[in-house]
Amino acid sequence: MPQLQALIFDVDGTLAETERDGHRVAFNQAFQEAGLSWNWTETLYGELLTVSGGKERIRYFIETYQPDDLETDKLSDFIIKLHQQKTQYYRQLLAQGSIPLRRGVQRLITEAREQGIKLAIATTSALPNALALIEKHLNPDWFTVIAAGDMVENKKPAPDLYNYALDKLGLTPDTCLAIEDSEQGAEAAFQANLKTVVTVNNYTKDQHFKQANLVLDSLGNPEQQAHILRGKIDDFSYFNVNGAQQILDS
Ligand code: XBP
Ligand code: MG
Repeated sequence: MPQLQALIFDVDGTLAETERDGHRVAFNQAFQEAGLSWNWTETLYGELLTVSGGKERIRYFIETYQPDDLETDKLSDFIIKLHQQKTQYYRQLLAQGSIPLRRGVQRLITEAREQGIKLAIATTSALPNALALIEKHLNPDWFTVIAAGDMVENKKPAPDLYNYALDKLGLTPDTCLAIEDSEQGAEAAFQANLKTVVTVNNYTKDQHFKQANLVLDSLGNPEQQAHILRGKIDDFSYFNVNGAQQILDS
């Protein structure tokens, strides 16, 4: 049986609940600054989350809801500038520390480091946005590779980010485990031949996760039990390195 060598974490929704109170708020601030009357409500944002990547999400929104708003030949430049502004606002928000890590994330990362398990990131977010969270609560140096946003051609659910992370880790997928929160993310990991643990959140709790090996409500902690929504682990009360090895062996 292969020994667990690395945990590969998604960022948004997995390490922290960044979408509703982070990215969404920053998008709206950027829209306001640009003089746009667009407002991404919590409900609308849930729909927009089916599109991975901030720039891709803005484009989808314009095409779907504001098709007459902008001239097509200037659209790409406009989206890039808008997204740069959004990134500034998002980084400011994260620096304030108002978005904490999800339950069990700090503990699992500490435990993995103590046991010599490598850590990596595979996120659709732009690199500065991923770093904003990691710099605030963790440490970029702990991660052997941070695969983010435009480093690859195709965003999740394509497997490119996971393949990139595996390549830089120098590891085969049977020795690594992906930790995700969304169906697109679980699909991306599956396409890269990785086993996946999903921790659901409010935006993803009704998704099906056909490709996940274990679905939890959180990673949990010794004093804050997690619940299994699908799958099986022996003697489970929270997710740890031992549980990760069990998933690899299953
Ligand atoms: C989540 C995403 C991102 C963020 C916005 O990615 O799809 O696009 O919503 O970030 P993941 P950017 O769950 O894979 O981390 O604006 O930086 O794209
Ligand atoms: Mg995610």
